[in-house]
Amino acid sequence: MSLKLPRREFLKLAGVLTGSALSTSVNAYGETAMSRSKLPDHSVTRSQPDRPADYALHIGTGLVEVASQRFLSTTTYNGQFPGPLLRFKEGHQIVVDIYNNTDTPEQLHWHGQFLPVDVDGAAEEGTPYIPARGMRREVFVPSPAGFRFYHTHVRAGADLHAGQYSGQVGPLYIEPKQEPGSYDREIFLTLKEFEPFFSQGGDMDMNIPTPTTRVSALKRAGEAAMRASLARGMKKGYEVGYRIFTINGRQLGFGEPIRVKPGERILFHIVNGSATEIRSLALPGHTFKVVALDGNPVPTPAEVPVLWIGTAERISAVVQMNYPGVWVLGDLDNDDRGRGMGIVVEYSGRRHKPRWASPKPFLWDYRRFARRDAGVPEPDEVIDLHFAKDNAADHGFNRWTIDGVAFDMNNMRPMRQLELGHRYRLRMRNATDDIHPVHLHRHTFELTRIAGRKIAGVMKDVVMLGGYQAMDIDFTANQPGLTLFHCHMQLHMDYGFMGLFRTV
Ligand SMILES: [Cu+2]
Repeated sequence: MSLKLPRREFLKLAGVLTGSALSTSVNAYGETAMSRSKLPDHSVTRSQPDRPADYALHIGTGLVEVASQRFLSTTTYNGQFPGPLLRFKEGHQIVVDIYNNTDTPEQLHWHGQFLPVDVDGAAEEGTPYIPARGMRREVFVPSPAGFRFYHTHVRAGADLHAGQYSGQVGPLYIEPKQEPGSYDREIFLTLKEFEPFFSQGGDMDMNIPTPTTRVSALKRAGEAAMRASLARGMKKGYEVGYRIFTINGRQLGFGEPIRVKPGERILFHIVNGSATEIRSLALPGHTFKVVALDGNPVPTPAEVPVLWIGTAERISAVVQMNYPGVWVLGDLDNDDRGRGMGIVVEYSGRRHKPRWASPKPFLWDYRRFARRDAGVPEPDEVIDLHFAKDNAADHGFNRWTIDGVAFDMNNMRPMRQLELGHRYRLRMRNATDDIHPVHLHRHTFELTRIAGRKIAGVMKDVVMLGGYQAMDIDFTANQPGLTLFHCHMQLHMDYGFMGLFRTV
């Protein structure tokens, strides 16, 4: 299909596709007027009871063919992985019906959007669950424009079939009111692992982002805590590994390659849909011109040979196709790429085995994309947040704390009250050796200091905080109600790494 289709045509087509998915899967799942009558009585539903939905999403078991004749069974949206690409229009109200065809209540989080708590999709903020075997209608005005995504937001704990260990991830694009669009076509890539397992292997070997300066006091504290735990005879806490790695639900080499022509400019929208992993990507002989991070245009688009994408981060990057051949666009990690984390890029007229070549060592640095002057407004208040790990403290799982407190799902007490309209600086200090992709719901924040260095103009909703590092992020509390702040690694957020702000 030509991707030069005007946007309006795209939307119509998408509407038709989801419309047909709605009627067929309603029948296939046996959903009838019955399930509609079980609807919880939300005011959003009452306000527009007869309006047909623009989109319908069905949460249920689906099969994912990750390799030829190798089918995985997992919970998906609309029976497919990734979930359907949703294209919303900034500022245009949208109606989405979410059917839950499973036996457990679900949450669907509209990641990266500025939405009220009743639709944001986090029980901790007060979003009602999509009941088991029931449905929920959500009506909202999408914003801000750019590359977002949607995913489940329930606790998985020790259940590796639940939460984001499942296939509940889908890309979402909010069309801006006007778009510059200096590219020939867009391609969406969702990175995701399957078949997770627990191990007590200990440390994952992870680099830290640049600048690599660590804070020695944080390192001393983290190492002392770990030594004390091991001295008490504790094993290391569980970590998650995976057997299968995919891009768009397919292992490297399976399915159609990305077919390109010399000279073409392709805009890749890449989302790391992993439950716990940080990913890297390279395409031999090519560079990525990063134009947006987490869907937000960067002040200084810059070319890099390698992308580094934390859990739930997104990167939009233009690749000029000027090195004909058949290549592997893949993860730098040989094991993960060998287990499927890659996709073939094939130039027209070229037919040979896909080639991979490891790029030269490259350090990821958010400052590369920043505004050149590093001035940012002073915040009304600085909030210190100290992150720590209590090794294996919760039934063998690491317990994670913010200022000494592990989030308690039973009382869900907010950690701080914020004043509407005030600008806050979160001064995050990581007294653990792990990278944490921290996420703030319902807001965009600005990176203002990384490991002691100033930075300005990079707007994100997830950021990788390196082990034993410190980082400042600034945001204006402009969303009334509860806002969830958490590490986006399922294993960390499930075991305490969450906190709530209440904005009044
Ligand atoms: Cu974490």
